Amino acid sequence: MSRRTEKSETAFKQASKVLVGGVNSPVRAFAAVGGTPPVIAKAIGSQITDIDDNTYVDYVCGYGPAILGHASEPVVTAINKAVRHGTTYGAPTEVETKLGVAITAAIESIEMVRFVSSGTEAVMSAVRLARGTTGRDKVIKCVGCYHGHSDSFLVAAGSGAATLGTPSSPGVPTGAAADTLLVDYNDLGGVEAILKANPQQVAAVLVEPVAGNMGVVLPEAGYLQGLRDLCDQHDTLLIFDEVITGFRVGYGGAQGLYGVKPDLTTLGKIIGGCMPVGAFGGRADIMQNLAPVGDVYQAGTLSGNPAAMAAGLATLAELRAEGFYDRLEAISGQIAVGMQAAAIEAGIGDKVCFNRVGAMMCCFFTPGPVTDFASASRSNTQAHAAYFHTMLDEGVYLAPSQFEAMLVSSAHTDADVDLTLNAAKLAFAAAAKVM
Ligand code: KE4
Repeated sequence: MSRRTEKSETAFKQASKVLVGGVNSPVRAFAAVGGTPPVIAKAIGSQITDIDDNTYVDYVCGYGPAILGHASEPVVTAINKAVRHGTTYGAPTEVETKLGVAITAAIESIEMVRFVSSGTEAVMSAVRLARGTTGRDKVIKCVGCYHGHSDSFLVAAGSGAATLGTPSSPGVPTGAAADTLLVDYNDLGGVEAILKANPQQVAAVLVEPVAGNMGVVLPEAGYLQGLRDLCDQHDTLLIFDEVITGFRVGYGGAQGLYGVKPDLTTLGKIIGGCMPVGAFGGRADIMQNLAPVGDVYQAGTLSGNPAAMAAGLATLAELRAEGFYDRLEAISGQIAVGMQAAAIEAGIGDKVCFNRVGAMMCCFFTPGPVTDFASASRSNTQAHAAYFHTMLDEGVYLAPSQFEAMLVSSAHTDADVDLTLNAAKLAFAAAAKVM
């Protein structure tokens, strides 16, 4: 596909004069893969189109929210209806209660919920609540997991931080980082050792139940239950960061899939129906410590924004359709199997590693297995970049980083899969040349 890029290049140069790096979120800048990011004009269904009128099959899905595809009719209708009654009031509304009811009905461990405007806010607030509830300061997080950009968690972070090679950001005060204790993903022994070395000092273990910010890394058998047991033994709270996995890997989230109940859960992305939303929730006895009922302060001008709540409600209604996740699983499996066959055909089947849970997957350019950030970091990022750019040139829009997920929506069609797998044959061949 001969991609035209003139307009994007001009627009991105213009953007870079006023927006740092030309973006409002670092991973979008293509730093890890090189080149100029397409400047997007529109996205409908599974298709995303740039201002040079190149159209791509989209597997970024806005980094997770667009599980129904873009501009999904029920969601657009809900937003249009909502904004005709004003866009924000700073007051209680019935629609936020309705979304709260839908979330607590979907995820058993969530008895009460608080809406915020981003995943970062959700995690930051949940951890403050855990610290306020337990009276403890320390938090255990996994190397390579990403929990938003609040100070405590820009320590060995994944996603954009890992992509840019700054997993521990300048500007984070030593004190803020000092209470963040690091452990490798899937390392139960490491968690136990830290808990024993810091008796009665750890407020929470914070984990992505399926890691989506170092590429996709699955919890090993017994890992999540092991965290649950260790937290119970040490009176430490277990926080599942389900900002990506919530409503993506199943209607009950990863906790529903793996059958492990955390004390607190953070959500985002999908629950906002592509509008800015985050949420945290969990046991009522813990949530009651939150202002205005309890003393742990948290607030937000646009929290529970009516249009975003309406978009989230419309989205969750679609996800409850009979067979929704079965269809998503089927097409996601088709893509993964086809991609693996394409890698084998390109002669690098034994040099790449595919990880997948439902509609979130990742091809690592390392033989694997990839079970934590150290093994993910062994990926050949040059090969990934060659693969990425060939896919883009062939009309497939992926996240510009080895440390992100490939996300499938219900809008993806068999024709999209065919195009994707044909592109993958060329992309793996391009990667093979640098491996
Ligand atoms: P936001 O503040 O970006 O809404 O959410 C932060 C966050 C929290 N927890 C998890 C598990 C997350 O994945 C995220 C954000 N995800 C990344 C993509 N992997 C956001 C993309 C970006 O930074 O532009």
